[in-house]
Amino acid sequence: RLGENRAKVERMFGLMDRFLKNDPATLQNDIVNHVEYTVARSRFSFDDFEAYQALTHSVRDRLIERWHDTQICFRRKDPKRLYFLSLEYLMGRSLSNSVINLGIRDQYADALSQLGFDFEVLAEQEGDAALGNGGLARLSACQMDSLATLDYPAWGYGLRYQYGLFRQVILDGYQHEQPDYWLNFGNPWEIERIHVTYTVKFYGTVEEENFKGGKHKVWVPNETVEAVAYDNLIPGYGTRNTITLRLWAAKPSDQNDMESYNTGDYINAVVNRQRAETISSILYPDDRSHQGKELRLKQQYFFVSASLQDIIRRFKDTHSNFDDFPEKVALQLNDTHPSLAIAEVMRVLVDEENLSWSRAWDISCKIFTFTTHTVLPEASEKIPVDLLGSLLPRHLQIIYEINFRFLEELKKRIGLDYDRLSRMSIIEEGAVKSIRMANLSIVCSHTVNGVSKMHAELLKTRVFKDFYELWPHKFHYKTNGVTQRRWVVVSNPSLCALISKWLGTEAWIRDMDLLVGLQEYATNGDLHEEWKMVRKVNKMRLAEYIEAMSGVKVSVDAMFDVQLKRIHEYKRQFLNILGIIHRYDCIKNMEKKDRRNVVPRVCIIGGKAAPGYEIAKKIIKLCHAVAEKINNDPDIGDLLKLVFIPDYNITVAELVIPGADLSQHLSTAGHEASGTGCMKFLMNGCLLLATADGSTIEIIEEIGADNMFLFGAKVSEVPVLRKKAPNLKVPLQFARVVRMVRNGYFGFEDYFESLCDSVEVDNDFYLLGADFESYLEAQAAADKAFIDEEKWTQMSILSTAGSGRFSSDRTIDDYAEKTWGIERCRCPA
Ligand code: BZD
Repeated sequence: RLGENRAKVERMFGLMDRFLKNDPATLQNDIVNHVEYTVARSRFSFDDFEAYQALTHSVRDRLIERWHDTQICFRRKDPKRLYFLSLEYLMGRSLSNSVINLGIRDQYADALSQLGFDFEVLAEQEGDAALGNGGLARLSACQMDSLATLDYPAWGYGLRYQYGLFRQVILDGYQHEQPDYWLNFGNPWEIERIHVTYTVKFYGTVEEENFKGGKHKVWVPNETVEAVAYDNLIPGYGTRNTITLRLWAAKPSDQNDMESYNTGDYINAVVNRQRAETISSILYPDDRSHQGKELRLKQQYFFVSASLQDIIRRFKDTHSNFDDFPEKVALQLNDTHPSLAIAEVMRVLVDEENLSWSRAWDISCKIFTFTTHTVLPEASEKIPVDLLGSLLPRHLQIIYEINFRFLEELKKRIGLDYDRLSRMSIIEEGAVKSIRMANLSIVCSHTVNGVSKMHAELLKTRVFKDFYELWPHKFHYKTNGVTQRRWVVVSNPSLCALISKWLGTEAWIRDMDLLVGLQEYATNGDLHEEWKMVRKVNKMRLAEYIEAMSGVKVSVDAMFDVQLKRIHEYKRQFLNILGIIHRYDCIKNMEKKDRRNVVPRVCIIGGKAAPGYEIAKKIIKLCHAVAEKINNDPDIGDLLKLVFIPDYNITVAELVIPGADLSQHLSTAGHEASGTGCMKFLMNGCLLLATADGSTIEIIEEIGADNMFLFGAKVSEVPVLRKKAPNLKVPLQFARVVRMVRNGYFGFEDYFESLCDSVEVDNDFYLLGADFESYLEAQAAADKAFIDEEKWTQMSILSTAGSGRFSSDRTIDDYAEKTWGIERCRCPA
C-alpha cells in the first residue's frame, strides 16, 4: 500500500513540477500546438498573423507560470503591497518586451526560424495598446516594468477601454481622428477573470438608519454596473517576478433589469444593459483640460470602486480587522484622476465596516500618496458639486465632512485668514461650485510629490504654496525615469549590444548607474567607429520608414532632428516650425557657394493634437504646408527636409528615437512638469536641444551644459518677460517668418491667422518671440557641433553615459523606500 501511495504522490508531483522548457524543440512544439488548438488553424498551413497569435500564447504560458509563482510568494510572505491607481497606461506592444524580460528572445527567434518564420516579422503583427494620452500614461507603463524588475509586491489598476487613444489620420495636412478599436483582432496578453467581478453603484439617495443607538448613513443607489477584471501580466527582467496590471471592464448588472423584464419590455431591457458597457468604452483624449463630464466621473468612480473592493477583499483574506491596513496597503494616486478613492475608502470604512470617522480618517491618511503631473493650476481637476452629488450622493457628503474638519483644524492653525481658507478649501465657491480634487488629495495624502526638482519647487512656491507652508514635510520630488528595457534593449538592440560589449557586462540593464563606465571610452577611436555605425544603421531604418510613409527620400548623412510629443502650445512645436522656415529662408537667400557650409537637416515632427484643440491642429496643418513647400523646392534638395510622422505612438517612438541625432524639447520654462521623452533620446545617444525646464535641468547636472544645446528664458525670467510682453521688442527674423505665414507664403493664410495672432497680437503667452534669437543660436551651435563628427560622437557617448539617473528603476526604488514604505519580495528562481 505504501508503495502504491508513493507512486501516486510521485505522479502528482510529476504533474506539478512541469515548468515549461525553453529549448527550440519545446518552443516549436508549443507554437505549433497553439496554432492547432488555440488559434484553431491547421498546423500544415498558417500565415504570419496566425503564427504571431500562436507565438504570443506560447509566451503567455510562460508568463502565467511565473505569475502564479509570484502570487504564491506574495501570499506566503504577506508583505506590504503597493496599489498603483492610474486611469491611463500606454503599454505599446508586449511581445518583444516580454520575451526580452523573460530572457528567451533568442531561443524564440531560433525556434521560429527553423519553422520558417522571422521573429521580427511576427512582432510587427502586434498593434499598440494605447490606453492613455501621453507622458503620464507612458510613465505608468515604465513604472510597472520597474516594479516587476525590482521585485516589489505591486499591483497596477486601471480601466480596460475598448477604444484607446484615437488614430491620427492626416488628410490634406489636417488631422482627423479615427477610433482605435484595438481589441478587433483579440488581445492574447490579457486574461479575463469572469469570477473576479464586483458591483459598482451609482446615483440614488442617502438614507439614515438607526445603528447601535446612533444614526448610520446608508447609500441606496439606483444603478449598478458590474466590473470584470482583465489581468495583464508584467514580467520583470532578470527575475521570476511577474506582477499584475488589472484593468476593469464594465458589464451590465442583472440587478437592473428585473423591472423591465417584469413589464415585458424585453428589447428595451437588453438595450439598457448595453448602456452599462459605455463606462469603459472610451479613453478621453484630452491630456490637459478637465471638462466635468458625467461619463468621465463615472469612469473614475467605476475604476476606483472596483479596485478598492478587490484590494480590501485581498486584505480581508488574511486579516480580521483594519488595524494592520496601513502596514499592508499603500495606495498611490497617479494624479487626481483616481482621487475619489479617498472618499470611497472613508465610505467603506465608516458605512460598511462601522469604523468611527476618526479611526477611518487616521487609516486613510496613512495609506494615500499623491503624485501630481502638472504645473498649471488651471489644469487641475475640478468636479462640479451638482454632478458629484447626483452621481455619488454619499461621497459628496463625505467630502463636505472632510472639508469641514480640515477647515476647522486650519482655523486653529492660521486663524480667520479668509482668503487663505478659501484658497485651501476643498470646495471652490463660484459660478459653478466644485470640488478641487488636488486639494482633497493633498489633505489626505501623507506624501505629495512633483515629478522633477523644478516641478516640486514650483509646487512649493506657487501652485500649492499654502499647503506647503502648512505641511512642509509632505512635499517631495521624485524625478521621473523611463525603463531602459523598453527604450534601449527592445528598441535599440544594436546599441544595447555595443554598450554591453564595452562595459563588459549586461548588468546595466538592471543597474543603469553602470553606464557611467562609458565615460572612460568617450574619446576611444574604436568605440567611435562602432558607435557611428550603430547610429547610421538606425538612421537607415528610420529613413526607410519615412520614405514608405511619406514618399520623402531623405539622406542619412543629414542631421536627423526630431520633435516627438503631444502637440501643445506650451511645447512650442510652432517655434520649431518657425525655426525651420527661418532656415529655409536663409538657404534661399544664400549665394550658391555658401550653401556648401550648410549642415543638411531632416526635420521630423510627430504628435497628436487633442480633437478639440484648434490651435494645436493648426500647428499640424502648418507643418504640412511648410513641408510641402520645402520638400518640393528643387533649389533646396537635401539641404532641408521636413516630415510629419502621422499617428505617433509607442511603436513609432521605438523606431524614431534610436535614429535621432538631435531632439528638441522646447517648452516655455516652468511649463513641463518633467518630460520623459528627453530621457529616452538621451539614453539612445541623441543630443538634446532644450530649454531649462522640468527634468532637463537635472540632465544638465548629469552630462554638463557643454554636451547639450540649451536656450531660452529661465523659469524665473518668464513672469518678468510676460509682464513686459506688450512692449517687448521681438527680433526682426521672428517678425519676418511669422509674416511669411501670415501673408500666405505657405498658403492657407486665413486658417493660420489665429495661430499668428497667438504670438503677435495676443501677447505671445508662451514667449516664442522672446526666445527666438536664443533658439536660433542654439540651432547654430548644433550645426557647428555636427560638422565635427568626432566631437559629436563624443557628446553622444557622454549623453548615454550620463543617462543612468533617468532610469525608472531609480525612481521606483526612491518611491518604495521614501513614499510607499514597501520592500522587495523576490520569488525564488
Ligand atoms: O506627465 C505629463 C507632464 O506633462 C510631463 O511633463 C511629465 O513628464 C509626465 C509624467 O510625469 N502629464 C501628462 O501627461 N498628463 C496627462 O496625460 C493627462 C491626462 C489626462 C488628464 C490630464 C492630464
